[in-house]
Amino acid sequence: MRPLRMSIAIAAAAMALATLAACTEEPAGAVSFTQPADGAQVTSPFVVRMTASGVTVEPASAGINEGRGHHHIIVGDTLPPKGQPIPSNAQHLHYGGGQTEANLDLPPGEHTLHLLFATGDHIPYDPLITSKVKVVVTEQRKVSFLEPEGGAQVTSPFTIQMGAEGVIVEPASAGVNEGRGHHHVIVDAGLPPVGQPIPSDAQHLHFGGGQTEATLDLPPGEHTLQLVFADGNHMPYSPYVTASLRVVVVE
Ligand SMILES: [Cu+2]
Repeated sequence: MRPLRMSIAIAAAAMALATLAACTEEPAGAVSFTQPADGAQVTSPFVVRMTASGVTVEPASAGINEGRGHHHIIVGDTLPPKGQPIPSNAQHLHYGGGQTEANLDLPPGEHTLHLLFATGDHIPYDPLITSKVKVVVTEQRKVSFLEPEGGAQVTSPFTIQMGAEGVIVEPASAGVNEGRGHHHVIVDAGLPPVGQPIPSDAQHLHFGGGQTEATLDLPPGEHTLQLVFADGNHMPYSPYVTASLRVVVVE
């Protein structure tokens, strides 16, 4: 009996050691969200900041390099299968430019965000380099063009209808109030810089009266309109609460 017991004991010890060895295979580095904090309540869209240690963040275009790669955010509780490229869709966001900051836009409710580091071919490291936070989106701020439809052919002048959800439209004269502001339409120009009032010119139209309908008069051709929501000081919300629309003005 004794030798058998001994060999069982030895086998058990060997198994324990093997398990320990498997467990001690450490990830090549670590990643974490520096913003938002775990359990944070946020309004959407919101900024996420991602950091890495022990591994280097580089663009996917740099190729597959040991100890290097880029961030991914998995929205939800389920990580993608191991050993395969991370899918690219609304739940699997790639920061292949080597970004360490991004804007997320999620509906109200609780969301789990996994940060997952992967090589230039988007295959996660093994063991996984990952971390997660839970966030609670209390409100999703949205603006939209209700009229005309995207890609519509219109004759000038034409009417636009501007919608808002999760924010309240009020005149600029009401001052600066959290979650409130007025619409702006940017015509054929990029989004104005953050942290500065939106300029006022032919390409930057303010609806500081709190209007949700306006008439635009644009020359024939294709135009890009961007709706930007800003506070009473004409400072855009950050991250932008914005929508864009392409219209074709026909003669
Ligand atoms: Cu304004």
